Amino acid sequence: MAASLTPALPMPSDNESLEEIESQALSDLGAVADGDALERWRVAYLGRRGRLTRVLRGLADLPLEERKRVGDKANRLKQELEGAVREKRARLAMSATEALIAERIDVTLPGPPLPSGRLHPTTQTLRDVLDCFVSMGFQVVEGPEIEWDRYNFEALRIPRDHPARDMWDTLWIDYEKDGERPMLLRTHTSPNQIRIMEQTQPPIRVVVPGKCYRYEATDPTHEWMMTQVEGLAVDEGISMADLKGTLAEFARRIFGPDRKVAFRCDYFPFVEPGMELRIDCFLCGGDGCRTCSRTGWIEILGAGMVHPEILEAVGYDSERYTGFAFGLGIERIAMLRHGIEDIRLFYANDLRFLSQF
Ligand code: FA5
Repeated sequence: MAASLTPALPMPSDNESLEEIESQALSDLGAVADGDALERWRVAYLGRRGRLTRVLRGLADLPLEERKRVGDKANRLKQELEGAVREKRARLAMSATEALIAERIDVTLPGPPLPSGRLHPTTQTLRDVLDCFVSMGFQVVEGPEIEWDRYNFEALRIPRDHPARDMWDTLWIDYEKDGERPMLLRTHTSPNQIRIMEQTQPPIRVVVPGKCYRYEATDPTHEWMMTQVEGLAVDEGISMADLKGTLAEFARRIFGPDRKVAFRCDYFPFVEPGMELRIDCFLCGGDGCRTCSRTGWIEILGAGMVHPEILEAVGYDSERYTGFAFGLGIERIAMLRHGIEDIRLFYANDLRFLSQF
């Protein structure tokens, strides 16, 4: 269109050229779609150096008769084009208004919904587990994720060179003191048993949630980072029956009455006797599959009666006080509750997985 608005000048004496101007002006005008293009059109035909204006200016050079004839025609054309501009301008304004109306903007409508965040599935399960123990009279406390060797191992009857250290592949902090590395990312929440007993006197009923870290090869039920909840109860007359009753009630509340629960002997240096709690595998119903390592069961916690030597080491009279402790894995519980086959999905940060919960 811009090219057609800079045409060769018509000769003023040439009647045909006025008709050409008229037909081209009207056809160009038909293609004008907005105010800017209309202004360019007006300048091209009716502006000071416009195509028609130059014809009108050239009239003076014509013989009188010719000047009158061409002048009449050119003036009529000028009026026609001016009228056409006005009409076009009005039409453009109208269609802009119509476009606005057609959009039907309803300012009272709510804006587009923003995607809402949600709690991570392990956080949801952690909160449910803590609620459960709080309702049974336990108090929630927290401890450090970077821990001393003393709390993570030594005070729990796992001295250096004790084979039980092999149960926890450890991520040591790169900090040396006296030629040794005494700090680590805690491998379990059990160090808090010692921290709490050192600071408090019985009766004690606490649960300690937190992240734990192990240098281990991952598989469907093992991650290098996982969430544990430690439980500790110390009082006069606490027995294994209290431990089993507490854990059975916990399992019933979290998994419902239909899941099978099994207690089995296990070894942890800081409890005597020690045991583990297992739930029948949600996937194979106990037949054995990849997720339960073909055992039919998924272990969710280790537990036992606090070792009397540990009670004595923190200054408690082990003749008077007894206690139980347990440490459960939140991701394993979330897997059982939601039927998640692979623990590695929790921290793979795939929103297709996470947004299902
Ligand atoms: C312990 O960590 C002991 N501190 C538990 C304990 C506490 C025993 C108090 C006695 C008294 P274990 O390594 O078995 O034990 O871990 C406890 C639970 O944490 C397991 O049952 C499991 O649910 C979870 N868990 C352990 N390792 C992993 C892992 N790599 N990935 C995911 N969950 C794990």
